[in-house]
Amino acid sequence: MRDLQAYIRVLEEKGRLARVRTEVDLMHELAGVAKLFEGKEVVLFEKVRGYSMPVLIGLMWNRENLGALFGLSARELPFHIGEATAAWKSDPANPALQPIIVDKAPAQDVRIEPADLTSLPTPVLALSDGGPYLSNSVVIAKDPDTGVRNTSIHRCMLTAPDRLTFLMDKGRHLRDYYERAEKRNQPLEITISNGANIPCAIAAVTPGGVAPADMDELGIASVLLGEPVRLCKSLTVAPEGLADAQFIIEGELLPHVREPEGPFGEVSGYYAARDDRWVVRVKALTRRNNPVIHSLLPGAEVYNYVGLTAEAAVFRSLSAQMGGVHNVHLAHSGGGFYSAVVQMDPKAPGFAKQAILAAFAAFPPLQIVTVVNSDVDIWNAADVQWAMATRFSPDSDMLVIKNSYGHELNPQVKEGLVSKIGFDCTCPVPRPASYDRVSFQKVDRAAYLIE
Ligand SMILES: Cc1cc2nc3c(=O)[nH]c(=O)nc-3n(C[C@H](O)[C@H](O)[C@H](O)COP(=O)(O)O)c2cc1C
Ligand SMILES: [Mn+2]
Repeated sequence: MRDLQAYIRVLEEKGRLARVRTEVDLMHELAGVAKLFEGKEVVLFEKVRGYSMPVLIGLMWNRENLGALFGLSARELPFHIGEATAAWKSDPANPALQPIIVDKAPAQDVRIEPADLTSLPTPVLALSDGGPYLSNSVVIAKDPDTGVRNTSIHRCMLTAPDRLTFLMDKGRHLRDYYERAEKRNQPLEITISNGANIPCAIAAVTPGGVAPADMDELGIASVLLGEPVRLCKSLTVAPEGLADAQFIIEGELLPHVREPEGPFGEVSGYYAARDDRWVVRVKALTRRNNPVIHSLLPGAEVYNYVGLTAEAAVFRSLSAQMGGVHNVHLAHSGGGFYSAVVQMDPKAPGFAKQAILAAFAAFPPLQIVTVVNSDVDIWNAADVQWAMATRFSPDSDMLVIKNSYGHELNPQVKEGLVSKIGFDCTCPVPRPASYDRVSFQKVDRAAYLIE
């Protein structure tokens, strides 16, 4: 299962694909229809006005759909990804994990000359967005000093047939590559592969704290794929593209050039403001014979991208430091990045607070960490609130960290700083009998005739 075409076949077989047969307009209408399905089936728009190519959206917005593609349950997914990352880190030089370069790449079936991004359907998503956005594409670059490959996902706004504006947050490896190239007045060459397979996208999003700058994170994708990632040599730039993508943009991030980008309706639930940002000049464009253009709606799709990689990272980091940790969930109510619920039975007083500190360290964008015991359902916001109402005392169970690092997309973050809060909603250790939760006999529903 290397490509979107294979995913579409499996999703259709399992009743997890909705085909929109009515023609839709790229300007707002496609996203409006997609929004009806957010968190449910993956949506394939068969007819897009003015184009012959279909558009797929929602591949990541439901963990059951993702589990069906990997033969796993939704709950197993973050652990599976965490284990794959650990396997890669323990043996990064393993030849079986090194990407291979293939001669005949589907993503290079056709070269579009001159390179013209408007030949491919790119939707304008939210109502106040500043233009069409490629939001589900994997960027590959090479370290200007060491040549180490980096992989990441970035929002890209189309501004001309051969030009994009682009966002690189502080701390991103790609931004560090770019800044070193810019100091030498050199462009940074990149490829942007749209509609790559899920393992490559997961590898791209793996937090920098887990996938350090001196390692090629595509190794994670090889573990998840069960075979080496397939790359293709580019026609005009040094970084390779993803051979099984739908289309590949080859280009360069220009030094000392900034042009307006945004607004963009972001995963935070707010618009990122228009501002002068980085610019990509397109040098070549290739595609499959029959591409399925891969789009994304910022929202549940991004919560899962972030959650699946960060939950595993936080869980492993906490477990390495203390026992009793059962699970971690990045609640969708926290805009994906900002709120984690840790499920643990602290071994000793004070361990829940320690877990709060460790979670903030393991995933820096977090602003709220809530710790609950194993008898609380961390995927159910009401149950977590119940634990807060009955096991949390504001005078002693709250931890406030002022003026800490904050993620730029959150409007609460001012000049990179934000205050963070931890809620210890666990029972006292040892647990007094008054904290025993009411429980009932477990029964098998199928054993009863109930009408
Ligand atoms: C759909 C999606 C869009 C993203 N867009 C951006 C973006 O525009 N700018 C950015 O800096 N990070 C963005 N990210 C986050 C980075 O891809 C992610 O933090 C990645 O791990 C960075 O990798 P790097 O540090 O190896 O460069 C996005 C993530 C997802 C899932
Ligand atoms: Mn990286």
